[in-house]
Amino acid sequence: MARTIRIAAAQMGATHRTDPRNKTLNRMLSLLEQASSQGAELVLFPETAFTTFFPRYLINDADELASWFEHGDVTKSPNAAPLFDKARELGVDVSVGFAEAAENGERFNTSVYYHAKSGSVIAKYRKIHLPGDFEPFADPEATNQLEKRYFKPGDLGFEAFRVPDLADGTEPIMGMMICNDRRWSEAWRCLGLQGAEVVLCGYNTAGFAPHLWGSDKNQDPRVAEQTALFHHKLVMQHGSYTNAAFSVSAARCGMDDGKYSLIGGSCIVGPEGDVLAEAKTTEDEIVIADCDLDLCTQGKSRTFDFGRHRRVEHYQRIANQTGVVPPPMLKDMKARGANGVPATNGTLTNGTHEIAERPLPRGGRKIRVLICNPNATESMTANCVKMVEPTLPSDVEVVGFTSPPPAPSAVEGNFDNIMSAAAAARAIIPLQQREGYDAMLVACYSDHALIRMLREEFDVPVIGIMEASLFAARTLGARFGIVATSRRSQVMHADAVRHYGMDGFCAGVGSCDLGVLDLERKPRQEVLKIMQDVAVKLAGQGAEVLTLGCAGMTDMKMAVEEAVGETVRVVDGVVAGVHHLVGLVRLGGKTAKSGLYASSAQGRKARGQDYV
Ligand code: CDT
Repeated sequence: MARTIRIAAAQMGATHRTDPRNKTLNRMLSLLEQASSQGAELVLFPETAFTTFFPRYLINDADELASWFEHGDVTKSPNAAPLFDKARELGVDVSVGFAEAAENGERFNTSVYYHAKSGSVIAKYRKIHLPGDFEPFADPEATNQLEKRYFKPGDLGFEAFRVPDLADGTEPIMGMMICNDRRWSEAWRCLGLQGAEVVLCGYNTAGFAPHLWGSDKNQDPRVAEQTALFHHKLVMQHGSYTNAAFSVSAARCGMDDGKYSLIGGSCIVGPEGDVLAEAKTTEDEIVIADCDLDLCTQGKSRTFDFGRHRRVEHYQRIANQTGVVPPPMLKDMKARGANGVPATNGTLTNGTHEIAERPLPRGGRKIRVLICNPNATESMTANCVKMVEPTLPSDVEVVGFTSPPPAPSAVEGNFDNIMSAAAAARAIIPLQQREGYDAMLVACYSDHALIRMLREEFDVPVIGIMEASLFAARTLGARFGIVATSRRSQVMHADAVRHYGMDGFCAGVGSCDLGVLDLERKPRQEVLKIMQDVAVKLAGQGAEVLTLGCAGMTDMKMAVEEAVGETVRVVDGVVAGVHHLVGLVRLGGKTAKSGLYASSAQGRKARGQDYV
């Protein structure tokens, strides 16, 4: 049986600053009645529908400002309640935008979903992406949009919700966004990830407003409107398609106060991105379509089968970074030796990342950590750099180093360990002499020989990812467990734990029975499943903190976290190692040279053995 809902967008034309509230309300009631008479089961009204779009004005008078807001429960607010009463009487659900003055005095640009049958608000959304400015433009002719002045950014997230009594009682999943939100793919994806089948979006979008859009002031106003309309439809169609959801958008449009143009273009879009219905005017108008929600299934289960295709390990930037951080200039990379290094000297992967603008300590010099991958697999180095990048403060940068041949492409045993240590050390020694990194992290999960070689050869702090992750694990929990690749590494890790004197805190080392390169070669889901099973078993043995026993596992942390749940922690050795070293650099820590880590370089030289 088709899961069809007849949905209407109630587009609203010009609403002037001086229009009495009841005039606007009566127009809304009339639109609701029209939609209902056409069989609509749900009607969407625009953003701040009960008034003109007041954020365009600079309002300094507190009473006047308060008059644009609904205070307390919107369904009881004198200027809004009749709409909800009518919806209940007609049995038509309504979603509508309004300026909300919350009980605690905070102000939001809000929309609600009112469920007619129960006579209650079943979902509320507060606009998250507030466009425009806090201060008006200096030019008195400019159209302002002072949303940042009048509203707080929404604090309710992008939460999808189920709606009872529609689509044959199958409880369709809906989500709301408001105007500017629709331009942000992140907003759509948040709803898409909850399986949203219908996205509702009311808007007030300026047409010709060059200050606001940062566009050419001499642009033909008609061209400006066409462009704004094009972008509106573009994002609605794109968002619908890429999340396999219907979308409904309702405009407040026309020429407010005879001089502020707002675009129309209210439309209903299907899950394939196809426009099912759209407004023909810039006046009050009902746009209506039958939305068969089953049509979402195709996109959701194939092209956009998120569970199968999304690669969240590469999306950290989206959640951790707001502004743009471009890659470093090529000339800067060269100066750091990142380019033009012959392959036999190893390869370098740059990982500079700035999270925030702040003054750099250490006389403006950044802390530079070399992540040394002793094996010859560059993709592993790149993954390590990528993993740590988003966690770096602005005064830290990492550079990834990959060993040249004859380093093996994976370190699985003692032979590989020694071969890779020798090849890596030969390349790192001249590199370090030239570059003077502040610290070095050996990115092989083992008690790798390179760690002690570098400690002997240099005085900057050096640690391996295994030891660093065990320090972190010991800090965060009483018992740790290690997810190892093979049975052999299981034994080697257990020996290393003993060597580090931590065996009393180890709940177990579990083997995934995988080779190091299997981590990249085998189907990812298969690898993740194996790791998850091992992790769950270790947690069952009492491990409170898990560490991942291979640098190649670094981007699999999230999957392990998912498997063991929130109370068990997962430590990534690369991230733990970099931050451990940065802490030591900040406190001026240097490798002691009075004992085991005294350099043997002079002795070799004296013996004429300058073979490095
Ligand atoms: N109301 C609203 O959010 N309008 C914005 C105008 C953009 S201001 C640069 C919109 O995205 O349509």
